[in-house]
Amino acid sequence: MLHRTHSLALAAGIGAALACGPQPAVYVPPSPSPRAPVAAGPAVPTTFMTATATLRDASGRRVGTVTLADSYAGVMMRGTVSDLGLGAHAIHIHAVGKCEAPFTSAGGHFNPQGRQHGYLNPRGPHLGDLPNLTTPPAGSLTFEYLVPGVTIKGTNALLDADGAAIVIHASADDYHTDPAGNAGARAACGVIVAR
Ligand SMILES: [Cu+2]
Ligand SMILES: [Zn+2]
Repeated sequence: MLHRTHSLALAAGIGAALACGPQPAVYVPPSPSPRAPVAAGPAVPTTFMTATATLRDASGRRVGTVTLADSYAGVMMRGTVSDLGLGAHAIHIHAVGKCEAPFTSAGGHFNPQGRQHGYLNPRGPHLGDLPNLTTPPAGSLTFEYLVPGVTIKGTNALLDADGAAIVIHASADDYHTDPAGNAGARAACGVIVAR
């Protein structure tokens, strides 16, 4: 009984459409949407890739690992860190894949859009900005972050000509001070390499 009612309604709908004269063959959505974000939309890669980074401190001691993978929403980062010292630490993707202590070699934050630093900065953020990590009193910390708007080797590619690196800082990111969030020394660094 319900099925029959539904079929009748559908037939009536088609009849009404036919009676209304010429219709566009394909629905064309309005473009661009007034609510579209200022930053680039999702950067969907044509080829999904994975990458990895081994984090080392200035003495070369291994303090963590990170894996990265393209997704439909940006790059997924999964990492484990240990022995960083208690408290909140800034973590960013930096623009150059070179980690020579004291890690200024990694350049500034990954920023292909030429914006300023920080989630709380109206002229920010950098695509390489990430939320702080707060490390526990003992053992290791595992985290997962989504990095929207970037890919490993497509649009806004992390692995462009000069690569990219993940840097962890001695202090927390304040999320607004340009260009680096007042996050202190670069405590650890890992070059991102394709797998
Ligand atoms: Cu940084
Ligand atoms: Zn930044």
